[in-house]
Order: sequence, then C-alpha cells, then structure tokens
Amino acid sequence: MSAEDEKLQRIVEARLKLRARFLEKMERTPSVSDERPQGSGPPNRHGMPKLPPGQTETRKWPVLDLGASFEHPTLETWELRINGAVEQPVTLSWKDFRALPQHEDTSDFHCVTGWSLMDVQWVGVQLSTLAALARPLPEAAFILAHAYDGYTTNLSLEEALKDDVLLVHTYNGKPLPREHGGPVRMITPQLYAWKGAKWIRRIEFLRYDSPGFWERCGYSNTAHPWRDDRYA
Ligand SMILES: Nc1nc2c(c(=O)[nH]1)N[C@H]1C(S)=C(S)[C@@H](COP(=O)(O)O)O[C@H]1N2
Ligand SMILES: [Mo]
Repeated sequence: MSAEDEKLQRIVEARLKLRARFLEKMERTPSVSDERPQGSGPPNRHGMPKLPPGQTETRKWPVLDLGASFEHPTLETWELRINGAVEQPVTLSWKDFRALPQHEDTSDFHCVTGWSLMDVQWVGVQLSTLAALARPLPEAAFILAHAYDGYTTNLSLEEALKDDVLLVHTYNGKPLPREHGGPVRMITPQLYAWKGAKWIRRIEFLRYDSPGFWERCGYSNTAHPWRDDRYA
C-alpha cells in the first residue's frame, strides 16, 4: 500500500470511529427521531416532509449575508484551519483540501427567512472527514465555524458529523460563486442554512457550546426546520 493510500485509510478509520462515538446522540437528533415532523410534501432523502413548515420553494438562489466588506479569499489565499479541542490541529491549502476524499450529495437548502432551494447537487469534503484529520478530544462536543467576513455559527457534533454536512466548492456542476461563499462554504441540509458558514476559514472544536452570530441575536441554537425551530 502506498503512503498516500495508508493516509486515506487512516482518515476513513478515524471517521468511522468518530461517528460510532456520536451514533447514539445522532439517533436522538430531531431529523432522525421525530415521529411526526411538521411540513408538507412527499418524504425527502431523510424521510422528512419535503417542505418544512412555513417554507416556500424558490427556483433562484437568493444571496443572504451580513454584507460586511472584507478581503475575499481566492484559491491561492484560501486556508482552512481546524483547531481547538483536537489532538492534531491542521491547516489546509486549497490543494490539500482537494486531495482529501471528495463527496457528492444532493440536498435541499432551507433559509430561515422562508425560502427553500431544492435538489442542489454539491461536491465537497464531509465535515466528518476533516474532523477525522484533526481527531477531536474525547471532551469535544461542539464546533464553532468561523468565516472570512467575521461571521460565526455553532453546531453540536452530532449534527456536524452527519453524512450530508459538507464543505462544498461545487454546486450543480459549477464552481461555487463568490456571493454564495466560494471558494468554500459549509452546508447543513438538516438545519436552517444560517448554520452553514460561507467563506469558511476555521473550524474550532469546543468542549462547551458557544453561540455564533445569529444564535447570539435571538435565533434558535438548534435551528431544526421540521420543528419550525427558528427563534430561541
Ligand atoms: N460567512 C457568512 N456565512 C453565512 C452568512 C453570513 O452572513 N456570512 N449568512 C448565513 C445566512 S443567514 C444564510 S440564510 C445563508 C445564505 O446563503 P446564500 O447567500 O448562499 O443563500 O448563509 C449563511 N452563512
Ligand atoms: Mo439567513
């Protein structure tokens, strides 16, 4: 086996171990355990009603962010740091990031302001793969995502490690446009879209939960669309 293959195999093993550690908690999250989720339409990929309550389907993808002025990262300058409560802090360049196992997934994007963009085809790296690289300490239970514009948002690890939580660079076959968070943003298909940081630059593992930008402003910490869980 080549050194490169061995490295990939170690990542896969670490990823499986991590998921096993959080399996019980993952099974208790709303989108897995709700017996009568709110919403309408045929079941989506997770068995939840296609459209969460209060949402309307949109065809065009709106742009929503703080509108802060900041220096946008390019493929040359973009860096992702993974640190905090981990055994091995890492910094990845675009090239390092693209050398990791790439994951394709189709999922929906639900914005708390009431629109849902359905069936987006994404390509990126699973957050669980990035976590496996850094190896969260046994006490690590949350992440805080930090973005180039100063935005932050927090997630429990049982949500963050779900298979469809990705750091994406491609949507519907095209590079992710800068206004939607390119070169790389996070997506959280089973939570409202504000939990996915555009222009992501750092994933901080934490022992204790720490609210991000909107969570401090009165939005829900848990942000579960099928419970209409918008505000704290
Ligand atoms: N860096 C950063 N990420 C962000 C935001 C932001 O202001 N800055 N806004 C969030 C909110 S409130 C939403 S609804 C989605 C919108 O993503 P979009 O502009 O691609 O539709 O991004 C989320 N991620
Ligand atoms: Mo939003």
